[in-house]
Amino acid sequence: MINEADGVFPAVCPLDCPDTCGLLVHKKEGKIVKVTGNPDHPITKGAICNKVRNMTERVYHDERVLYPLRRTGAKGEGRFERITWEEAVQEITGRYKTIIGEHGAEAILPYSFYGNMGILSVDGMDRRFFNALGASQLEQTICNAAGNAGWKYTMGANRGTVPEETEHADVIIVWGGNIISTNMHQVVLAEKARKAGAKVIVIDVHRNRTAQWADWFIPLYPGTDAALALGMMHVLFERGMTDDAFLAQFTVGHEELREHVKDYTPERVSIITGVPAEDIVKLAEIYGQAEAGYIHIGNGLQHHDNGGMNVRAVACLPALTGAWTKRGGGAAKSNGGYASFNSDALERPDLRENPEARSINMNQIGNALHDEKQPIKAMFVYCSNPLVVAPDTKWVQQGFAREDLFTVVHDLFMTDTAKYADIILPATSTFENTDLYSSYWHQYVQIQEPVIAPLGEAKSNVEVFSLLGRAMGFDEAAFSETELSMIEDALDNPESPYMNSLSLEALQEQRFVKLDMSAYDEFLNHLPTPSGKIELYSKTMTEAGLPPMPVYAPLQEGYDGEHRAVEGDLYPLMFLSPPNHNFLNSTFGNVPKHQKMEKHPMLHIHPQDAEPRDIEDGELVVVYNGRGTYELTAKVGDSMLPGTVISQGLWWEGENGKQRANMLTPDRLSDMGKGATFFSTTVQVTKKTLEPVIQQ
Ligand SMILES: Nc1nc2c(c(=O)[nH]1)N[C@H]1C(S)=C(S)[C@@H](COP(=O)(O)OP(=O)(O)OC[C@H]3O[C@@H](n4cnc5c(=O)[nH]c(N)nc54)[C@H](O)[C@@H]3O)O[C@H]1N2
Ligand SMILES: Nc1nc2c(c(=O)[nH]1)N[C@H]1C(S)=C(S)[C@@H](COP(=O)(O)OP(=O)(O)OC[C@H]3O[C@@H](n4cnc5c(=O)[nH]c(N)nc54)[C@H](O)[C@@H]3O)O[C@H]1N2
Ligand code: SF4
Ligand SMILES: [Mo]
Repeated sequence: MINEADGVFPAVCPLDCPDTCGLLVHKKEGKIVKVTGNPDHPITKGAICNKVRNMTERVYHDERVLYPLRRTGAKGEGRFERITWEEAVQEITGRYKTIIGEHGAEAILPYSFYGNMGILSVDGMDRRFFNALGASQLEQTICNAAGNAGWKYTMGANRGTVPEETEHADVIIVWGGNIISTNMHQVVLAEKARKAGAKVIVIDVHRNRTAQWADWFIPLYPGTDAALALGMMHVLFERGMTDDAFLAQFTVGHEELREHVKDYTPERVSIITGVPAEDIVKLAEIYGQAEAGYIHIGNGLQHHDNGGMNVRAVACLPALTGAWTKRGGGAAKSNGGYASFNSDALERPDLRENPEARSINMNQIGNALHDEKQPIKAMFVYCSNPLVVAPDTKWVQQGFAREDLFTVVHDLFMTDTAKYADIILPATSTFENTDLYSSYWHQYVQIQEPVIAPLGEAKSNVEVFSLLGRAMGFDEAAFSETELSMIEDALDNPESPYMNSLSLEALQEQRFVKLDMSAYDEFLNHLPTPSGKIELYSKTMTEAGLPPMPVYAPLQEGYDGEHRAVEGDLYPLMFLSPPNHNFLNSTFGNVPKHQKMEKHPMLHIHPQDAEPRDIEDGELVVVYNGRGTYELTAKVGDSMLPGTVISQGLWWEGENGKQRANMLTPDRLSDMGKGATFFSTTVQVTKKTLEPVIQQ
């Protein structure tokens, strides 16, 4: 039910951000005028980021798509005409029926990610629809799949130290995460710890905002984190700084690991990582002597060819020191495994007649769209913007340009992807919806109920997929279920000990309800690994064809272990494109206020790399490799080690398609988890006035 009154209403931030803030939406004359942090939310505590403080601009943006549209121009041109919902639904279901008749349902592929983290929106009615349709399935591994796999081999589930505890740590290592921009409330907690005397160490390839805030910043070469962690283990074992009682009780494989890390001397690790040997020793000593060391494992170190192993190696560290038993100590990669909703009830896999339907990896959508043997004939894109976020943009774009491909995009905006749609459907913003949210970092579950009426003819994901389901003739009650009833389905999961505290009533009354965390203290005694212990040696990994213990493996595209790029002469520099401060992936990339705060796409380049190329600060440069080109402004400085160049933010295509970082990135999959390898990329950089010499 939409609240017609003015006033201040509770809401939830729907963005793919670990903080999942509780919000207050301020409404005047029926319109949202301000968005603030909810002071009562135990993690948000009234503070939210700049992106969402400016959310009203996005909600009421002139360019919001408010009506269904049908393409009138060429694919990619962006010319559309307004149609009715009836026409849109008829066209979509008509095309789907024809495609299923001619090619089978697997010729239809949904493509989605977490543009809205609401469980009903992205793991709810949408899944029911594609299950009932029998469509191809999507491996959603673009974000954290490699790291999660590496963590899980070691710890069993996506569960680690909970946020509030981290204020009791005395050493905090932020490893490959730019938390000032991407997890601001962890910074607040770390600041509390710091006031009590804790030291903050940042290990990253870039002196970003977080590194500038740290007590000690350790720059390293990209994709060498496993080597650094192994070097630390070497020192910890050698100097007797391990907690042997903990190792004996809670781990398997510590004796094998002790032998194994003997090879990773600080001197050898220094050559691999670029970190001076004495700093490796000092880092291990600070960590080994900490009372309660906490490691925040970010996403950066796992977007690599060897990303799973990087996280696996770092995840072993707290087991060596026994930090897990100390208040505030331990580590977290993702805490998404505490809240576990009843996904069978939500997604209804039982509606699918072809459980063996093929799965397509979302990182390789370009390849899938070029597959002629079992072609994809229809795509349904929602909560994602693949033409900006997926690797190897040119290849993906060629796929989307196929004349025989029928594409529907459901979004709030005419994204770069929507320009390739045959039909665009207008999506509501979160403030127009009912949905259920959990965080992959903190333990509060929240409900969103509509604060304003849908703008124009926008519809939520739940509405769209139930409408399409009914129009396809799916007569199961699942397609008429209300949002509130779906929330009750989701909460009903007696198998999870963490869900006992939740009910729809409690959520509606309190807005945020903490998971039942009584099992947390027993966490180490019930690790869901095959041995029930922390697996420093993993037989499961051997079975999967992986080394059973952490190792350093050089990148396929990147440095070879001695800081020489594999394709040295052609593409000697490593190119990294992590998120920026004011966008959320590609979201906000079209909002003038956010664009202004980020100025323009910028390439951070070291003076030692700029000088031989005659590149000056502020000058336009072209970054290129065999996949494509990206034009940006050079920012010459020493914020990374020589040989690495960095551009933050997923900008939209820009004039003549010059602005996308993913033009340069590979669609190879990571060592485990079938994850993305965005950051294992080599390039050349030249002044804009010179022609790039591109070789395939
Ligand atoms: N402002 C903002 N916040 C966001 C997002 C956003 O786009 N903007 N995106 C959201 C999403 S979806 C996610 S997954 C998270 C991601 O947030 P984070 O966990 O912070 O991960 P990234 O920003 O991808 O990368 C973090 C850092 O890793 C560094 N890095 C790259 N390669 C390596 C390496 O080999 N080793 C090491 N040690 N560091 C490396 C990068 O330089 C970067 O500073 O943030 C979420 N929050
Ligand atoms: N080069 C490079 N590429 C990257 C990354 C990187 O660091 N570097 N990061 C990667 C990571 S970690 C991630 S998670 C992915 C993120 O990739 P995506 O999940 O695609 O994220 P966004 O670009 O934010 O796109 C989300 C889209 O969903 C739309 N949307 C929002 N709410 C709704 C809704 O309720 N319904 C519908 N139908 N649509 C909605 C938004 O308007 C937006 O267009 O990008 C990846 N790509
Ligand atoms: S983007 Fe993150 S920090 Fe900003 S309001 Fe949303 S959840 Fe909070
Ligand atoms: Mo992500």
